[in-house]
Amino acid sequence: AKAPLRVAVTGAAGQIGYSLLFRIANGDMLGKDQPVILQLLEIPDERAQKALTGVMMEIDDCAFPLLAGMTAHSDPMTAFKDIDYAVLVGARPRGPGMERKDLLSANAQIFTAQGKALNAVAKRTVKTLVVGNPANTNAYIAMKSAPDLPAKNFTAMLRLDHNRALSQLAAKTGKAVADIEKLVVWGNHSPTMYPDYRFATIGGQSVKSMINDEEWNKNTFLPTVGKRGAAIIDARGLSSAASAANAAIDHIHDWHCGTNGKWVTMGIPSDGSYDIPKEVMYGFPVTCENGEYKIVQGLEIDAFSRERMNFTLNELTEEQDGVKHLL
Ligand code: NAX
Repeated sequence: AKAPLRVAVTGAAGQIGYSLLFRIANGDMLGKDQPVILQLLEIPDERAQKALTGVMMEIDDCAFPLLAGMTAHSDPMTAFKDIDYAVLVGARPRGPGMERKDLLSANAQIFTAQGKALNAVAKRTVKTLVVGNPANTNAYIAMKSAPDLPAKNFTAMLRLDHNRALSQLAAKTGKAVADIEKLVVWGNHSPTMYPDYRFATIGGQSVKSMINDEEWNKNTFLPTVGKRGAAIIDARGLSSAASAANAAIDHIHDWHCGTNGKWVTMGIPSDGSYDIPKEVMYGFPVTCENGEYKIVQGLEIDAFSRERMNFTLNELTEEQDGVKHLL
């Protein structure tokens, strides 16, 4: 049998945690033959810790065969000890009257502390996915706070945007979601992201020529995907949780198990590809193999795409400039 892998999840008593933990323990993330140990972090607040205890009771009650251990923590220095994977979900939500700048600095504090803790106690090969918003900038902060760990192992979640775009394209073309390949979502996990189906295919056929409607792309597809999070809040009264957890599972599953040549979107520190400045935490098309992702190269960037890619890049640069003095 395989040795267990240690997975830390922060914000474990929150909405996303409530969907995510059960699926990790069930083997959906790292494989059906891979035992896992869960190391769960919540804020020290008594209510949060008590709620976490309740979630852990429910996980116990599932009697998951792959769950080889589980612990609760209120300090990242113990929660991240020897971990193989970190899924950083907990973040400070925007409160009433809070400016974007306040939100950035509140989260900068959380993610510098967590980056430092990863740097100090996690396995040297730890792979990190940041889900908590602003996800790209939080991932950037954690990466910058962990100078002894490989920068490439810090990633941000664009997969929910990727999956949202897939589902819109499947509905538009009347084809199966599973048959769509080569979709890209460039940039920031925010409404500025650029979902790009110019290269996408279904059964080898071009999705762009199947749809053949630039007005639909600009006036329906881009805003629908970009504002999907807000539409869900409007309908549900709560932000996306199960779909966000599902996207986190997909992201790490594919990073760990490989994509067999299929393209997926990950927010990763740029290596300068596509003229995105180095280190900017940006959504790129990647393939994964042997636990490593590789950016899909050689895609043609037309004028409209460059404009959209720069727009979302500018937002990220501003966010990252806004926290630089805190690092
Ligand atoms: P909840 O408010 O339900 O849960 C968050 C939990 O994190 C709370 O239990 C809180 O106590 C905990 N927490 C806060 N600070 C912490 C810290 N420093 N250490 C450990 N735990 C901490 O939010 P939920 O709906 O689960 O969403 C979590 C985050 O995901 C939010 O920042 C949200 O904006 C973000 N999202 C990101 C998405 C993405 O695609 N990247 C999509 C879904 C989601 O909106």
